[in-house]
Amino acid sequence: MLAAIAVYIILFLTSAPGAASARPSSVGPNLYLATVPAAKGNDPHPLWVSYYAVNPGNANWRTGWRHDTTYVLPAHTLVHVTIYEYDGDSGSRNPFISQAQGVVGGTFELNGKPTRAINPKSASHVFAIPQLGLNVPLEGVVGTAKNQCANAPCSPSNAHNTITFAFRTPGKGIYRWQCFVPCAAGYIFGFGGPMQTVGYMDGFIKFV
Ligand SMILES: [Cu+2]
Repeated sequence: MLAAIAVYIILFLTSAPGAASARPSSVGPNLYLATVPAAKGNDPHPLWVSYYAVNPGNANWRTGWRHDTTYVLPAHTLVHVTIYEYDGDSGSRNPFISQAQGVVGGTFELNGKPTRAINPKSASHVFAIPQLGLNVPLEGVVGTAKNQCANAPCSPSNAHNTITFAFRTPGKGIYRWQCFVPCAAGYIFGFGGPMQTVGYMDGFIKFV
């Protein structure tokens, strides 16, 4: 089993088309991601919550969406991350992860507002790299919001929160990132399915 996992990870990490990269922006390299309440029709698990890599600069927003959770980022660099959060709140049972940790300046921006922590109940997901002590909570879209996105790809006009933060990347290496909010509806304690499958609520970052 371990060997199978190792082979899987190696294949996964070496298959170039399966990785998303940071894009140049006015503030430096920027990784653009999105979280959605459900993947899409042609996905192996169309009903699972998921992260996507997106390209907000793409004139046709639909074609800018890629179902990748492996990222390639420059080592020893200040990297900015932008996450478009389209999912409702699941609520975190652990208030600790509703606080920002390991980000430059100690805060992230929630819709442009510097923020240190959110109400644990309003958390939809977190973006965490445990080995780096990095954790950023993602505020869920309120249940009463109009024009909510049902599944990927979501339109910029769908209800969403925009979360941005920056962190200093470590030296070369492969790190795991993951969500810690029990967001997997329909699974025991919300931690099964997409929470345990690379490609949905977790993945790898290759610092090069
Ligand atoms: Cu999640």
